Amino acid sequence: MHARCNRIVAWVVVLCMSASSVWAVDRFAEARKETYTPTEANLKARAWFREARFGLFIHWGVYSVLGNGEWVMHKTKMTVEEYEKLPPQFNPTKFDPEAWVKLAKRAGMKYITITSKHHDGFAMYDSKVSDYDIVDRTPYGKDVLKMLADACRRHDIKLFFYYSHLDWHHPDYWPLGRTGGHSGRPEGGDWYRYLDYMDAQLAELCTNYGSIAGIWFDGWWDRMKFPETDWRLNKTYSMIHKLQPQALIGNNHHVDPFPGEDIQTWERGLPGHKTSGVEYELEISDLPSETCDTIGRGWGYYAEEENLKSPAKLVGILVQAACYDANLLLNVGPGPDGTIRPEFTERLKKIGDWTRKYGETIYGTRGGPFPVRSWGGSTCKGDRVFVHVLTWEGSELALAPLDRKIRKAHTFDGSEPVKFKQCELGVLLQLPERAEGVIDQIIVLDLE
Ligand code: FHN
Repeated sequence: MHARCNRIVAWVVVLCMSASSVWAVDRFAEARKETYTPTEANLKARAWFREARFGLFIHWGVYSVLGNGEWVMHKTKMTVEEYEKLPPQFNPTKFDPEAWVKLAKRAGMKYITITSKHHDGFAMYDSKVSDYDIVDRTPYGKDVLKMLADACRRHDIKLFFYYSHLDWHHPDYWPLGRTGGHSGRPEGGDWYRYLDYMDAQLAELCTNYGSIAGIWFDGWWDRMKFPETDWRLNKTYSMIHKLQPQALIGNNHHVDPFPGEDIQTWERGLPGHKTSGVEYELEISDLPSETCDTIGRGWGYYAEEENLKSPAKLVGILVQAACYDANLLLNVGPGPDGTIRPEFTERLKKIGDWTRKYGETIYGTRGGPFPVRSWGGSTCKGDRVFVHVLTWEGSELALAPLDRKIRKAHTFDGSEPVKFKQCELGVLLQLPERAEGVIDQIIVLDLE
């Protein structure tokens, strides 16, 4: 009797597991049926993106007036009527796009991704399809994205626009998803009219700001529990790719990539690891990867910052991302006066001190041959492997087998040879004395 029971239990477990995996895969199968062939211009842009390795994420909006992050409308259950009192208080007279772009370059960043419309629905640019925007609703009255785009062009920094599918303000974002339930919007709304509005704004961003590097979507996860939602991604993505053939589309939806996407995003986590908001382990696709992270507590501006990551920690995240063949998009949240807090600018400059000296070990590299481990990992370029020893106490470091022969091993500046042994079981490095304060002990392996 027991044996029969056990067999039944075993079958039930197998059926549940297969059902759950089918549920995870089939929930979005419809959207995955689309086909997408990237253009030459897009493939060239993907190659550039992989080489770029480091970008500046900017979360900036009228929410900064309250100094409580970019989710303040939802967190404090503000209605649309209450939230609309913020734009008239937003007057960032100290906004200096030139300074922002120079700061990004000083850090060693190659591109900027700035919020054009976050979940609050407020456009930080001069939209013609809505007057709920910085030009029409604030005393400042200028198109800050245009000002930033011009500064980026002057300094050879590429510009991506972040755009939120999720909208806590628009009456046609209906039925609601899991957020924005306290906005006080009338029940009912025309979903496809909202999608048309969203496409019209995206067309503005793809038309009025010159050549853009791409669109970084977010907020799709708001309706994750309603897999029948028709987001019309293929229509939106096709429009973007038509208007801006070189533009790269990324979508921070926390599921595996959909056709039409050119970047795979990983939020606050490294590729293949469970990152924030992800329900199940995601596969690392063959798309260029980018992880995004914060310096402090959150993405938007907080009047009181806490838990600021040290420059060493931030360099470590940049290096680990590169070891995973991924970029790092590192975030700042400017204040209501248009400035970036000094604790952030100081850290970006310190990261720049590191990238200026060691940048060649991440820019233009790919993930290295040795698996990423808690001590660090490796990047590679041509016949060179850069072993990044971030945290390691021992004097010997054992690495996985390498399918190419090491000709020479030495410190990054070439001043000191590094003893090594190599066989089919692996590589053993004799690490030199680690100088005080070294963030990343880089050992260079020159291969035959
Ligand atoms: O809800 C947003 C959040 O405000 C921020 O924009 C981050 C950035 O990756 N994305 C969402 C959270 O997953």
